[in-house]
Order: sequence, then structure tokens, then C-alpha cells
Amino acid sequence: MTANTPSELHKTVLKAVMHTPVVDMHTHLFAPPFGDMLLRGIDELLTYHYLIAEVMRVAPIDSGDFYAMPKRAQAGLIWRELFIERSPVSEACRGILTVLTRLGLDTASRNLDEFRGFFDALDVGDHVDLAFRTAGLKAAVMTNDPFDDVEREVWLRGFDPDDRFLPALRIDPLLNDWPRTCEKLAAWGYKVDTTLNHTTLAAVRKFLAEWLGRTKALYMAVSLPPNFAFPEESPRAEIMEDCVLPVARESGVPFAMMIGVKRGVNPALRLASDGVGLADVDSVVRLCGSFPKNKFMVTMLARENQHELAVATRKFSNLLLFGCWWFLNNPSLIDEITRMRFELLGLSFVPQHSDARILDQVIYKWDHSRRIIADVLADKYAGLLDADWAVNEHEIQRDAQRLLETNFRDFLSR
Ligand code: FIX
Ligand code: ZN
Repeated sequence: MTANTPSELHKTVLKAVMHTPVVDMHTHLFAPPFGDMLLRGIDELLTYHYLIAEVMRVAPIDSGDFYAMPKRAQAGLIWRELFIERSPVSEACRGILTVLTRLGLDTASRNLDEFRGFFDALDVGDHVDLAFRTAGLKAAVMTNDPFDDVEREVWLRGFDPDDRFLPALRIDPLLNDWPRTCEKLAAWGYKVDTTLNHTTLAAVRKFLAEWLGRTKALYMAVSLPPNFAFPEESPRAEIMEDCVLPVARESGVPFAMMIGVKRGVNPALRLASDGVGLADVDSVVRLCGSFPKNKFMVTMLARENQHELAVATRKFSNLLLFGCWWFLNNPSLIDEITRMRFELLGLSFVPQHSDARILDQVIYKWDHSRRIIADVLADKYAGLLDADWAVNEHEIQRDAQRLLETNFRDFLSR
């Protein structure tokens, strides 16, 4: 069937984008064998660090006292301050309401205990099934940190893989805090020295190759500060060039860089303490140009970086641009950024990842983003209709599938 008018088009596109299964290429979710590391339910949703930052602006309590409270009490305070005392208009607040309504709960009741009862009754297996089904999620890529002692034990012990939770090796400590990471590696028996001599670099490569093998990670990833530069005389640049990139090349996995986060701008807020800064797109350009046999996946946090990054992406087929990360994951910015990306890159990017930390968040993050992606895509098809190019339903579905799954999968297997 061909969609011949803008309103038919919009309907068809919305249906395709809302129903095409997603492979979510970056989350902080964990498969059930990781136990308590898989966060879920209303109290976790309410104490999401986005909402902690918001509540600390208005609650009559300082962050030390807030964090000393039990989770349930923290959630109760956030519910009262951000949902009852004020209307919940922020994107993170609205997200919770979307989750509740999509799960069939009556938000009009404003009854937190009723919501708690619903989630408390779900066992983990049913809860994962429900969240994935409601969000239309085929799979979610985890963030697997080999330097986290609890997580490391799970990997060393082994578990039955669940193909809805895909591994990715996260190496922030290695690239952002070499002195401390060097001590850890030495304690685990690797022959390393802070001076980064040949033996040390070989040992770091061995560590990375072993963990890629153990986890079967789809890619390696790091988050980087706004002042990240390449090349540069620093342990980070040296380890990147002499360890991460060669190991990534040999194993054929991409290296994902999430650039522009200023960690700990207000340390008292803990996980909610991070800010954003303008980063250097030229460093990405130099990496993609100097290492054509490596594959890079990049997202940047500052709105002001988005145009330059999209233009850089046009120049390198070994660069996959992805997501509207964190402070960009707001409707007005997703609309603007996605529109520009279609105009500069056609369909050759990944418009969104959820960054979900709590299982149920996949429901709202994908619901909200899919609607905007659909609106923008429908506008683009309407532009084609003006030139007598009518897209048919099959073509629309194919395009939606590229955006939500196969651009990522194809890049991995290239
Ligand atoms: O570095 C990251 O992967 C970030 O996404 C997180 O550190 C951040 O806390 C987050 O959850 C953003 O959405
Ligand atoms: Zn993240």
C-alpha cells in the first residue's frame, strides 16, 4: 500500500515506528543472573538520579540527609515534592506517568502505595517479559564494567546467557583513572607498571582481549570529559592507541565514545552530580581518519556539538553516530537533533538509545522517542511526496527497522 497524503503517511509511519522491535544499543540494565544489579519497580523509578537532581532543588532537605534515608522514604519524598506539591512536567517525571499508564495503572489515583503493590507482585522473570513486551524491545545492550567487584564475580562464576541482554565492555576506569586501575590490574596478577612501558601495554591488551572473550561483548565503550583530546600526551591517549584500538581491530568490535560529561560538578549529589560541556569533534575526526580499520560509535552530550558531529559523520563510514544522550533526551531536543540528522545523514545513523537504568524506563524512553522519530520521519517523507515520490508501507517498515535495529547490527558485523 502506498501512503499518498501527509495524514495517511503520518498514520503509517507512526504505526511502523511504534511497532518495530528495537535493539537498544546502550542501557545500564542487567540480565536477571546479575541479581540486585537489575533495578526495577516504582521506588527505583522515583529515585532515578535525574529525579534526585530535580528534587534536591526544591526539597527542604540536604543531599547528605536525603541519601541517608531508606530508598522507600527517598521515593516517597520525591513523589510528594515532584508529583503532588508541583505538577510533574519535567521529562523524567512525565516518564514515570507514561510507564504507569502503559502498564495499565490509574495515574489519576495518585496513590503511590497502589503502584507499589502492582510492582511488588511481579517476579523478576515476569517483570522483564512485561517491560520488554510493553516497550517493544527485542534486546538491550548492558554496560558491563570488568572493574566492578560485584559484577566481576558474576562473570567469573558464569551464568546462562539471556539473548535479550547483550554485553558491552565498559572501560572508563582504564582510560579515565590509570593510576588506580593499574593497582587493580597488578593485584589481579597482570604485569603492569604506572609508566606504561611495553610490558604494561601488552598486559593491558591481554586484559582487554580476555574480557572481550569472557563477556563476548559487542563493543568496548567509554565516557569521556569535554576536554578529551586525541592525540595527546596522556595515559588515556596512549592506552587508547596502543591497547584499546589494536584489540578492537583484532576482534572486529567497535569502540564507542560518549563524549562531553563533566563528572561530579556537585559531588554531594553523587550519581546525580554530573554536568555537560562542549567537546572537541576534531579529536573524533582524527581518530576515524587515522584508524580506518577501527569502527567507532560516537554520541556527544552537548547540544552545541551536534551539528559538527553530524557533519563529521558524513565523512567517515567507520563512524556510527548514535542516540540523544542524557540531557539531550528531551522532546524538544530529540526533535531538533533527529531532524538535522535525517537531513545530513539520511537513514545512516541510530536515532536513539534509552540509557535506561531501571527496567521499566525502557517503556517510557522508547514510547516518547519513537513518537518524535515518527513525526520527523513522516515530515521527511511528506517532502518526498511533494516531488511525487510516494513511499509504500513496506519501504516505511524497512526504514524503521534500519533505524531501530539493523543500522546498529550491520555496523557490528561489518
Ligand atoms: O556514562 C554513561 O553511560 C551515562 O549514561 C551515565 O553515567 C549517566 O549516569 C546516565 O545514566 C545518563 O543517562
Ligand atoms: Zn549511559
